Amino acid sequence: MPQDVHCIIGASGQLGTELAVTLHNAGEQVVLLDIKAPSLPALLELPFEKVDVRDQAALCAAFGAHHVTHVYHFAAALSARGEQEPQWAWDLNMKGLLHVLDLASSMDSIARVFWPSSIAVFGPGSGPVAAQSAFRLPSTVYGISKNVGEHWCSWYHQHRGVDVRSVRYPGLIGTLAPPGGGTTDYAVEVFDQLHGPAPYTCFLQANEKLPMMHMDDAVGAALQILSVPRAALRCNEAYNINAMSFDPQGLFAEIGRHVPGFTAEYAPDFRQDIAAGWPDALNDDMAREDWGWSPKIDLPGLVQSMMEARRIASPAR
Ligand code: AKB
Repeated sequence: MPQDVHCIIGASGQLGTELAVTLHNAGEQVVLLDIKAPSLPALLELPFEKVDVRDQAALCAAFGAHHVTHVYHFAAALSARGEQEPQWAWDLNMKGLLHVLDLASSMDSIARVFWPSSIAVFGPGSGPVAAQSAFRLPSTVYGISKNVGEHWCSWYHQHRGVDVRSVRYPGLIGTLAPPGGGTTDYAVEVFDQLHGPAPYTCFLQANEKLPMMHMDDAVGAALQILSVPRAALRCNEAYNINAMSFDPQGLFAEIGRHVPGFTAEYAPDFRQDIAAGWPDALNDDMAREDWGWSPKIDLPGLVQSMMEARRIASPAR
């Protein structure tokens, strides 16, 4: 039987980089697509194609040339950047997804597609702990694109037989590549500013609680949902997944246990309004029941892992 070929679109981004390393380390065949070449030494030996996801012909050529069987489509404008350039964000997010779904429906070699949705599909009226089928009135261009994207995934599954699977990611925190243009980015950015001369300035309010997840759990969720038989999945849109919730002051208190003297101050900007519309947590019962979702990393584990990755010595606890 021919080997699976995993194609990661947006491979130089935060989630793409981590997934590429995980699949490569597991001995899988991986092809990287992005407009930016990978910079991580571990990924330089992998095949890379410079492709803009808005160019469907180039996408089709890359899928065909590498006999791609599994597509992970991560190229997107996130919530904060999307508010600054709404037309560009809509074009990138929607065109990219529709190109991928359309090619998956016409190319027999493509068996499965993974596309991430987000907590940004929720908005005022979704409730503090958003249920799987909570009311959704997203307040950002990014959130609208994810909400509509979920419906497109469902449509392509039901009417074109595309096996596309999705989860609603919270803020993702990892070590290999920085995020860009998100509202939850402060929770990664702070780790690069622990030893600056001034306190870290946070762009959200001290008590703005949001759902968050360590990158190992995020990568695990993508691989796990792709591995189960389709018949196990009751949801054709995107599954809620939940790992931990914290606010900036809670994260900074945990960091303070490793870095005595660490201080932060708060200067909320437009991203605070975006965050205020998102739930504190998600109810993920359906993901747990259907495909065994269970996160492994909590807040102390997350901070410990970020410290270790930056080789910041922690005092004995
Ligand atoms: C963002 O902040 O825009 C993203 C997300 C929650 O999807 N991290």
